[in-house]
Amino acid sequence: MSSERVPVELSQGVNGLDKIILRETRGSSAEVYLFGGHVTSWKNDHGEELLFVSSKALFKPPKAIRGGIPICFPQFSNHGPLEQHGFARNRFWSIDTDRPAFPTNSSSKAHIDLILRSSEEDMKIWPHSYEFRLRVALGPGGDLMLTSRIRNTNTDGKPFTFTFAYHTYFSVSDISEVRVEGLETLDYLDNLQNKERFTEQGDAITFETELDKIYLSTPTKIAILDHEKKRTFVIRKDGLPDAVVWNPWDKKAKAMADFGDDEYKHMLCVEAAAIEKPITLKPGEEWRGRQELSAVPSSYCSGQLDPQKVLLGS
Ligand code: TA6
Repeated sequence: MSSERVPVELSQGVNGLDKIILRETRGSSAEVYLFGGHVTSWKNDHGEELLFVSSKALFKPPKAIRGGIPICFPQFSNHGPLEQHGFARNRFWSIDTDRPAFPTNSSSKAHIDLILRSSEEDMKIWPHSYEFRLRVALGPGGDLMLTSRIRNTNTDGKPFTFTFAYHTYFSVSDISEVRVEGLETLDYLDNLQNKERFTEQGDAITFETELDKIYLSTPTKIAILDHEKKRTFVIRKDGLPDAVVWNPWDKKAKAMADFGDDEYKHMLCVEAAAIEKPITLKPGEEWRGRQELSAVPSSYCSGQLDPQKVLLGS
């Protein structure tokens, strides 16, 4: 089998950082860096990139990679005393060789299991022993699945509490032409107004300025419609009740050194998360949080794919 279609390949990425390339028989692919357990690429079977990574992203640990799917753990954003978004995205993960059985119905071989265990460095800032197992898998149809299993391995009987997010950066054609469906009429915390709580209006979310909101107790499916690309991203999530929607717009974009001034026009973060109700685990307990991303061609105007049908359908 030529390397083109080897399902799992360990390779060297930017700055020589180790990455794993996943390839699905029908042509879709994904790339995951051991640094951060960070997915940086997801391509459909036409080879089109579906995730946004900034042209200014620094692949220089410990700085997190700007784009793809950073993992926020054990703290989302500044919701706690730790550094922004916790430390999992700034750590080197390993390939998980002795993983417990993984319940799956996918026949796809294109998957990898990574593991992050608490280090002395972590214990100084977050005095808890944990095991974080992450499976990244490509489905037969090119869907991208991320499954996190976090176990409390404290031996001192102490529980621990955390918040979590898959901070996914989707690649979009033109942010002003994008709509997000599935979050209508929900309550949200506005990060631009001291996390004050508001209720979203009835229509789909559209973008004309900086937006940074945490939607609470959302449906398990959210759709992102990119009219220009005739593409709909569908996010299915499990164990992750909340969803963050973020676009920095022009001013914030200019303020971020590892982000291009105009790049806000071509990205949107929609993040499956557990924030409002932090998760507490007693020793021996395990939490599971899963997101499945699909990119379906949509010609919304011709009604071939009505997002309402997607959101309400299977
Ligand atoms: O998820 C949205 C958010 O919390 C924004 O407030 C913004 O700070 C963004 O994450 C990026 O955070 P980062 O630490 O990666 O610069």
